[in-house]
Amino acid sequence: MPRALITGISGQDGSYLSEYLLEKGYEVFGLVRRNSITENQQSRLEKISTLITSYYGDLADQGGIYRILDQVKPDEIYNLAAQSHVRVSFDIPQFTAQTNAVGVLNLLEAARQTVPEARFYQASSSEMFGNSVDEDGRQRETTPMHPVSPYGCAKLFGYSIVRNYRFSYGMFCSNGILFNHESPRRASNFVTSKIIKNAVAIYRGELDFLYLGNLDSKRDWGHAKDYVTAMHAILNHDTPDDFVISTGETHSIREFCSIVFGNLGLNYEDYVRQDERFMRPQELEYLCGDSTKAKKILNWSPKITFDQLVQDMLETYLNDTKK
Ligand code: G4F
Repeated sequence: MPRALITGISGQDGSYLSEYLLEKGYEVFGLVRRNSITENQQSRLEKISTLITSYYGDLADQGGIYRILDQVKPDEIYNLAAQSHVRVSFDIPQFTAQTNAVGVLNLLEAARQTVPEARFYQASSSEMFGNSVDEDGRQRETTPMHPVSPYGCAKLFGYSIVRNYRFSYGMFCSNGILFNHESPRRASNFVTSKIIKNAVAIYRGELDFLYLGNLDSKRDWGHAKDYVTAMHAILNHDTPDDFVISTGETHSIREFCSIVFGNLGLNYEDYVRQDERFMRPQELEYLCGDSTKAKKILNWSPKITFDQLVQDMLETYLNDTKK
């Protein structure tokens, strides 16, 4: 049985990836950061809690990471742990850098010392591109990276040090440059979940208005369930490499609001208000990825459409609030 260690296992991607790897016959181990509300720690892992082994850990706690790697001896390491909120990274930039940049190095160095043959996946992000776009309106592996947030800057260090370990030490270290990916498991302070959760509350008469930040930025949104299959494909390719994972379709936040409220028979303009609190000091305006390389080399392409993603999230919130 191959053994996989997933940092950030309790997050949206960690939970879907665990399910996917269990189906494939892996033994799954995970790192969970301690949180004061016990129920919040593993709520996304409820269905599979007896099938996985989890350890408390933090990428900043080097001793713990060495101990866990040495004990688990994984064949594959998926580094999904991060301070994952871009807006919040402006409030806690140093913590974000410690986790999303130095944390990657801590894990890589521990892997080099304990399990140098293990394959290492790094959750890199389209936020690393900042406002850099190729002439055809796409971002791809060769597009220059000019991040515009502490989150993006830290992720760029993570991406670079992973490549550095690949070329310096011959380790199997790969980056997935994932564009935005959502699901019913997305935390409600990311824009898709926030819009859907609050639109449903408005529809039910429980709320009057939805307060958002920039409505004009555009994102390339896929389904997290599809994207975790790409992570596995990246680590199981013959050679380590870096891949953009995206849908190639882009929508503005305004459009997302219009679709969600429209599905509920409402006009978003009657309910959505802009609020300075949710604006960012610097904004990444536009994302639209080109995953041609992943399609050609890994035979990966997204299966779930944008409309199916919205329906999946909307139905989950409608059902949840009925309970
Ligand atoms: O949903 P978001 O917070 O996602 P963002 O910033 O694009 O980051 C996500 O995708 C990255 C990949 O590119 C990941 F690396 C990262 O970890 C995360 O998963 O915001 C999307 C857009 C932004 O332009 C934001 O300014 O929505 C805009 N927005 C407008 N009002 C809002 C809001 N975002 C949030 N979170 N909350 C609002 O009220």
